[in-house]
Amino acid sequence: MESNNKLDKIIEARMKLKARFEKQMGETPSVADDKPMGTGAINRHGMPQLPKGQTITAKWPVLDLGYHPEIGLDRWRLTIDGAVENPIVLKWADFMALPQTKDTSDFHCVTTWSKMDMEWKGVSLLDLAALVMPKEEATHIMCYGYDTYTTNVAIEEALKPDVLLAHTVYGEPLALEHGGPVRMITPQLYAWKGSKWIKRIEFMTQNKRGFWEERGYSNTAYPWRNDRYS
Ligand SMILES: Nc1nc2c(c(=O)[nH]1)N[C@H]1C(S)=C(S)[C@@H](COP(=O)(O)O)O[C@H]1N2
Ligand SMILES: [Mo]
Repeated sequence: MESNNKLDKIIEARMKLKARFEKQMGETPSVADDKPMGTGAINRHGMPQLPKGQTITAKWPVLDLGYHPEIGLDRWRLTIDGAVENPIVLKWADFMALPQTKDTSDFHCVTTWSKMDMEWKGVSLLDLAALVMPKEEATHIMCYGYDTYTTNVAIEEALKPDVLLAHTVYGEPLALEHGGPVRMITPQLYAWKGSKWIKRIEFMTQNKRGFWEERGYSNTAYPWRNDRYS
């Protein structure tokens, strides 16, 4: 069947990417959850409960540039381009037909609140990368939101298995104010690295600063290193 073929291809490409970035991934100070399909350890497994300077919140604050773009599912597109073998533009149905990943992870905002044990569902960035296949010289991605937001992430962080383009949280569609219909999450980096209302992922051959990175926030953003500013 054609769809099985597609899935086989994604799985094969996923394994290749994992092998290619395994060493770099292991060198970063976060705990990769290699079983994110709802069965793996939560992402703080083996670590203290909270990174330094963070406080747990039960509420989920809204933090953004103040403009919440309303993108109907019929108009929604996700472009993945730049230094890749097969650039693509996905429509909503294409996106939802990709393998779906569930994961429980923590959300650390640089303004010191952390929301624990969030239950997400979406498409892993690893699977999206497997579709487009980053070229050998690709080192970073730039993520673009429909609100004009940008943020940059190193590939070895972006391809960790708990990085999702999430459309569902706690079993419900992601609310507009939190970046619905689809946002990125980066559980092992501060939350500003996850673009709400994501519309484009550009693979880059060198690092470039995004919106907050240009304004003094860290390029790397490791909560477990208290790595907030640069
Ligand atoms: N598109 C977009 N994504 C964004 C932002 C933004 O302003 N625009 N803010 C970032 C910041 S600073 C944080 S802390 C989180 C907040 O997500 P939340 O509003 O769902 O809590 O989204 C991040 N992603
Ligand atoms: Mo933030």
